[in-house]
Amino acid sequence: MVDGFSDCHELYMAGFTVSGVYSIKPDGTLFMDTVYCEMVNKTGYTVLQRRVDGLLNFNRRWLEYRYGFGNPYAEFWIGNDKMHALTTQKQYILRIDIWDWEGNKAYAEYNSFSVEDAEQQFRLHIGGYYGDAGDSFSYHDNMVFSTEDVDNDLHTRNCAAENKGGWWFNSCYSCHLNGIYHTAWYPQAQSKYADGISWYTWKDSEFYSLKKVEMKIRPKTP
Ligand SMILES: [Ca+2]
Repeated sequence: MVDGFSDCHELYMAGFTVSGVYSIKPDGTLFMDTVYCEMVNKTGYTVLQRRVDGLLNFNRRWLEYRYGFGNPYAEFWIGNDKMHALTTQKQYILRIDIWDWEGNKAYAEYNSFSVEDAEQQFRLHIGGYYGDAGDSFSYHDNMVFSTEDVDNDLHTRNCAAENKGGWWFNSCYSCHLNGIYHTAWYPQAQSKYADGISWYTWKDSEFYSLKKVEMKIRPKTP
């Protein structure tokens, strides 16, 4: 039983160099919890979210997003409480890997990334973009989290309900990685509003839904 590791990078540095599910205990949390660690490029990424086959429903309510859902080997949301605990114990770089249906892959990295606590409605702080996917996430900087049952966005309508997933909606989004798992380009007639898995700056449209997505973090200064 491993103990005392606060993230996947620490596990990697301790010699656990094979990707998989491990137990960690971020600073300030009471219990060990399991996360998926991607061990690559001499670090361990703690994976926060994954979409890969559409088998898991991401159109969920506040408490589900707060505590997390899914399976760390497959599709999941790690949970906003855990995301807060992780991203405030050290300074982290967020990496987002995205894949389309034509065999292309792109990424976006953010040199600063943190999520505030439940009392602050999991307010997002994001900045320092680099990558080749385009910067779709900075539009969401300083936004609080919204779900279908808790509308905290800046739009008159309920973005989370109509775009069908929890996210740090602004008015409403330029990326939405918790949308409905559609296949590639999907017709607008399918729903009143776009609701796919979107990274706007890569496809110049919100009507292209990505094939695979991963959100993961590594410490800024290992
Ligand atoms: Ca609203």
